[in-house]
Amino acid sequence: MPDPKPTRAGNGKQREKASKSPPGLRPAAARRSDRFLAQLSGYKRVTLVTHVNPDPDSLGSMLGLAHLVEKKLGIPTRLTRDGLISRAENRAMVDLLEIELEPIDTIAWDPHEAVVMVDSQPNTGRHHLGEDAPLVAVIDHHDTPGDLDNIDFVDVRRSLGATCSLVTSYLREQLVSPDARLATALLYGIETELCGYPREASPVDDKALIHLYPLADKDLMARIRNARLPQTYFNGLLQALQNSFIYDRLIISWVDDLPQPEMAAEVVDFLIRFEEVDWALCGGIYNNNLILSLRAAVPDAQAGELLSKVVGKLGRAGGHDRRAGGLIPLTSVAESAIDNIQSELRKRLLKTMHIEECRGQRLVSKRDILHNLHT
Ligand SMILES: [Mn+2]
Repeated sequence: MPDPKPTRAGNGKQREKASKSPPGLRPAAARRSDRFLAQLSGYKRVTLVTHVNPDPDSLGSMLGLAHLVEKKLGIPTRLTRDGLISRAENRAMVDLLEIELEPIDTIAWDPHEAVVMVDSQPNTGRHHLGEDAPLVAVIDHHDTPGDLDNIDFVDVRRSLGATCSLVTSYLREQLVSPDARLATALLYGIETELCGYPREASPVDDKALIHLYPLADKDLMARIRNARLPQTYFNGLLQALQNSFIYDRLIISWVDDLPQPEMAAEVVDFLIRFEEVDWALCGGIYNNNLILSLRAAVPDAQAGELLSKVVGKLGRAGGHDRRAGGLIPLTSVAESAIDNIQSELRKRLLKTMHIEECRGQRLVSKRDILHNLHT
């Protein structure tokens, strides 16, 4: 920690600016963005970190907070990447918006550096951040609770649809207008996070969307949203469809060979649209891990808590009301070992969902699979 220095939050200039805040925002004294900036004001550099396989909400949030810190405090910032970014849309976002990311495992921390974690919380098993990282602030909206003791600044709002909305409210409070690139990143972050489910959105999300829309580059948005897909995507999807089993209102899909870890999420995003089910789970193997992704089509599903309960000590899991993810390290990738873990998970899931143990009905019958192959 650097020596305490006078903060900017309490000076007259700040108060004068605060009085010009757009209507509907908090009065200066209670503004979290002031406290956030005050907390960082003594440092020489601010580094943004987020969860493994960063998604648009975490990328947009890092970009937005870095911009805020640079504009208001004049402190240099850097953005990091934990793990891969493999979903085609997310890669397009990074490429088209030219977001520079330093791999987290190559970073050495400076003595006068502050780390800000966004869209995630410490010790939730979702990062490879060293214990020595000088974590000063956490800004998030996930249900999964992290270890927040000893963090100087915490703003975790579970009622929010996206962390990008929270970051946008900070920018608005501080009268920092995002350029087209940043507005596009924030807007895309919110849009993907809400995925058309207004129940997960709050008035803060609405205000952010309305604020950002005119500022964003809609052509770039379209290019990101409609990113071109690699051949492996179709291969993975075919594997998933051929190994999908229906149990009452639940569909489970097993993929033996995920082309990339985020494919599990892409599979359930697709399967949850099946009108006969309320729940979709995909379990796919990638790098000796069973990657899990869960979606719910019903409100108040508490998917994050449910998956975390189902996975238990086998691995880790968490998420939101309708979306959750998890990971189980595999001690063996032998077919029998994978069968065992799959049947254990299925058993636990059916029990938790009060679905009677039954033989799963294939989404596509074996007969049809073979028939289609031969014609
Ligand atoms: Mn998020």
